[in-house]
Amino acid sequence: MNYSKPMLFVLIFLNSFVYSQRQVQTLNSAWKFSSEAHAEKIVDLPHTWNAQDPFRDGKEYFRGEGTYTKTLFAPQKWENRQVFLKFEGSNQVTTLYVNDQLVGEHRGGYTGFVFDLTKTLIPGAENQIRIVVDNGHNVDIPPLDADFNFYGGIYRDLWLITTPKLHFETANEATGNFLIRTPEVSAENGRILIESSIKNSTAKREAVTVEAEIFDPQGNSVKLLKNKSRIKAGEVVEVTFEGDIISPKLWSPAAPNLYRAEIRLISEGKTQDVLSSNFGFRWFEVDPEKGFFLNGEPIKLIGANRHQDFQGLGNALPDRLHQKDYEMIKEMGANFIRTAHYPQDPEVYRICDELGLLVWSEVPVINDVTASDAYHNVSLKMQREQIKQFFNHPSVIMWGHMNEIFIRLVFNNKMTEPEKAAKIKTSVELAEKLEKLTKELDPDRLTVMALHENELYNTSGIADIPDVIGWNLYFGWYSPGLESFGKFLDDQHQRYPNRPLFISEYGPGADVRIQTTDPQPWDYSEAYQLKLHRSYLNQVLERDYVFGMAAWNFADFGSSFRQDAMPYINQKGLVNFDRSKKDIYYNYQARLLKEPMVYVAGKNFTDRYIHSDEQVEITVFSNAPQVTLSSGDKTYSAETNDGIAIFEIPLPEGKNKVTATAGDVSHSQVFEVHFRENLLDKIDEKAILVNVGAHVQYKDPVTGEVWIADQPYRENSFGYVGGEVFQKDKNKIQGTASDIQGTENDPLFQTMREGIESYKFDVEEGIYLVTVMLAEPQFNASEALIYNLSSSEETMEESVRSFDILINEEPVQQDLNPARDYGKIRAISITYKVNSKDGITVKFAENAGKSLLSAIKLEKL
Ligand code: GCB
Ligand code: CA
Repeated sequence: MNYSKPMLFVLIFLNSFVYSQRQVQTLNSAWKFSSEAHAEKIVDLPHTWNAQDPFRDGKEYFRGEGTYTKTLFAPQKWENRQVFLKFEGSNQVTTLYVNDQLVGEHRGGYTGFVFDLTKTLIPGAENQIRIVVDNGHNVDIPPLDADFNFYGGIYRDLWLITTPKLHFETANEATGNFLIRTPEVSAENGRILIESSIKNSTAKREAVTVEAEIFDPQGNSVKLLKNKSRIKAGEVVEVTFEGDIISPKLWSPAAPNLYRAEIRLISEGKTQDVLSSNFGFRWFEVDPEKGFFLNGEPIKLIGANRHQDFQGLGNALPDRLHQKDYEMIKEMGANFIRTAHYPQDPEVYRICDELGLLVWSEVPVINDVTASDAYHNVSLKMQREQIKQFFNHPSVIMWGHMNEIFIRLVFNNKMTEPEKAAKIKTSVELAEKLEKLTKELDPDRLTVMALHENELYNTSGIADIPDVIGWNLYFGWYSPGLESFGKFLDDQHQRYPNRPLFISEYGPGADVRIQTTDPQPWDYSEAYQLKLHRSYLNQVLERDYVFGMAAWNFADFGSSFRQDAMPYINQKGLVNFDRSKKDIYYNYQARLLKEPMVYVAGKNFTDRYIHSDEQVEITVFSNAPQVTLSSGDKTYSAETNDGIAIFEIPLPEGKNKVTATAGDVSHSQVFEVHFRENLLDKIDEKAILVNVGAHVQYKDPVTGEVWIADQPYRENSFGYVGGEVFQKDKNKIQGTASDIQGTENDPLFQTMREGIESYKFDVEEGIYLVTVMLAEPQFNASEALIYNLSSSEETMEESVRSFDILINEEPVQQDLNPARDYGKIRAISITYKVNSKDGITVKFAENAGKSLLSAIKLEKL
């Protein structure tokens, strides 16, 4: 034995200290996990078993039971203590067994809960812990259905807590938190009400003193309150405190001042248990005409919604990644977030307090309601849990009840009118119950509900239940016309002048691989995302009565049934699924930040293919009124409008460094300019790749290849002859939305020309490789999952088209029937080796139906 002195000291200290007061530690490491779909393996928490499978082609992700086991040695000394397991969140039904004895069950995947193990644990022995988690569909638990993945598992931290027998109650809906109310706050005085509950698990009646001490933001003790109580064996007793803080330092996004309260439980002159919580002083109100006021000052709430998943991790994120998201939201200049569509990790609320972000937190009652007591009761329990667990956070200003609760009903043409009426009735009843409960628990915050664009919310009366209304509005995306947004709001405001209005969602899908200077709805370009967000922000800023807005969504997120430009991902994020930023993020900075900023947009649009007589369009974001742009020895200047300056500048072929400057700040970007006319001359060095049937260019992130926007054929150049841009839905500039099998480059195959006669390249003599690419679009991949097409329909689908391909009049492909030969919505790529004397003409000769081409590549050997 060779212990150094400090080590000895630490050991002695631990021995005498640790088991007296509350001890809190994670129990995250080395769980044995298995399920019907997973062989046994060792995992660490946070863990989900769905990190990968929702993103795989052709199969639903696993929803069912997963089992976590481990042995836990309980020291002999625990015989005098209470032992708890605290879950921050586990999706969605969690059952705990200790030594094969049932300890408890919790329903709902997004709030915390605590189990008391004391009675089942055997001190001085190894105990078997088994946790069964089930994320299977359950008609009695929200969410029933939603546009995000219901990742299963113990996906947040798990805590082991031991306390003395006499302790602050821990196994309750508040997960052991005590409540700090600030019912009256002004610049002069902040009133505090503290509600704690103590539990006596000893065998005798106890006399206790409870202290509450308040510390100001600098950590100085500013108040000490004391209370005495007697508590019988086995009982829980509420102990409350009241006090005032003179001239409190107020909490706001600009100055997020946090106070701290510590409560201490003392008996027989000894401190038995201590809890601590941050809180803050602020007051707010919302006026249906003038908007939101915080601490008496008007403030427009601007920010985003945030889902909790992350590329490669599902919903099982370490706390640091939660923190980083909110840091990014704050750095964007936002002052608001909505935890759509469910309560998030406790770390989220802590960081929002610290950063100064105002929060709308909601329960996952989404899209549909079950008319059962069980469903209603779980919804109410979720609301109670989130309110009690996150009560002390000054950042939280609104509790949300529901999201788009009539959307399934409105689009369901199989439901009868009486069925619909019953659905509406149960939804309204649940909303009323949630409203009543929320106001009872927390009269000082606002209640809110998010609606989709439909009159039913007004006619059913549901929109009149909460204090304020959030509209999820997708004009310019699901509904046509960006200007319709403001008109819709004006109409609502005029008809319901006493309803404070918030925009709880808006935004188009945007894929950083897709670029254009001519944005169109549904082209998924970053430019269209900028256009839509710019318009929405302007329309909200013009209307004082709209008290705020939250973009959908902060980040791209997983949604297994979705088929966008990137299958299984909802791409409406301001940042990507891995949190790399889209350009729109910087535009919000230009509009919201006070500190000077300038940013040359187009980090994903550095390759510019233009005609030699065209200028290059460069977009710069800045909060300065004027921006200069320089490249080579030339300097240009432009005014900003909505934080945007657009320059049209002549740039020579090749790489050009472009620098934007506003005051003391500057930012550069290198753009490589290619003249379309010269591509044929350079065919020796570089292939020509065309995104046929599209006005956008597409960059393959794996090969770095840029597939340029299509063009009609002109002499001495290249391009298509004949045919039409294919649009499965005439309102969407998209081709097909289907997930194209066998490729990651879905957008390349989703757009196409149908009925195309030929594609021509006026190249000189040589040996070439011509690659034609296409996919049969007359089939919706999601239909396959839901409906089984009958064989007659199959045949019909397969006889959609047949065509021959001829290159320079030489038949190279006969009777190409994409569906029959390769499968529907399957990426097809065929490369032909061609010996050309003079130019290349790829001809498409139809036998039945129309010809098809998605992309074409020409390489010279
Ligand atoms: C909505 C929903 C949200 C969806 C979004 C979308 O209105 O509230 O959950 O993800 O639309 O992208 O369609
Ligand atoms: Ca956590």
